[in-house]
Amino acid sequence: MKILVTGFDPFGGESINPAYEVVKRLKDNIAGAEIIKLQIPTAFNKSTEIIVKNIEEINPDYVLSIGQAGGRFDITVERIAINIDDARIPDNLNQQPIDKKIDENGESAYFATIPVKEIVNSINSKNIPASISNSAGTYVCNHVMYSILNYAHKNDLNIQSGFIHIPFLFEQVMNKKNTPAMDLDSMITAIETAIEVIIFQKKA
Ligand code: PCA
Repeated sequence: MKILVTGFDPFGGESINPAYEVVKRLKDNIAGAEIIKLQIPTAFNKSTEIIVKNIEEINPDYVLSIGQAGGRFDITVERIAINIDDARIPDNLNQQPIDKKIDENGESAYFATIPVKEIVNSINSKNIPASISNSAGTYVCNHVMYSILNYAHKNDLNIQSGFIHIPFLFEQVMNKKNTPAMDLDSMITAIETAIEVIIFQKKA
């Protein structure tokens, strides 16, 4: 089994993004599944272009994308992606789509095709705070989640995918008083736990 795991590069004035910091430290093999790690730019079009190219080359069973949700307290497993780009700030290639459909002919929304509740429960069982999120926002993260689900749906591919948002790292909040953060090791454990849940549901 192959699992493609993506993490974004830094954006919005940050010098690191916990997403790729976590992704690059994941084990290369989890419960017999090959973990393929990919850094993607925080850029609307480029990010999905790179993911689609990698999906075509690798032919993964799963695509799990990780992004930073600065200000959120816990690990949030996204339930749904919506067909809209509405950027609060320009992306890393200076694109700022406003109220723009991701795919004019796509569905309004897609549910994640990974077991979101089981993942949340399993992360919580390790005493790491996690919950379901019912909105991935309208920035590049939602765009990536929607685009992968849409791509698999339209091409009738047997690829399941989903998105997990993670909080800031402690080093990012040194000058942001009263902003939640989490340590890197807990985030790595959380994402590896999510991957284990995905693998075991497939084997079951
Ligand atoms: N978080 C942003 C985009 C890149 C990232 O890590 C988001 O939540 O849309």
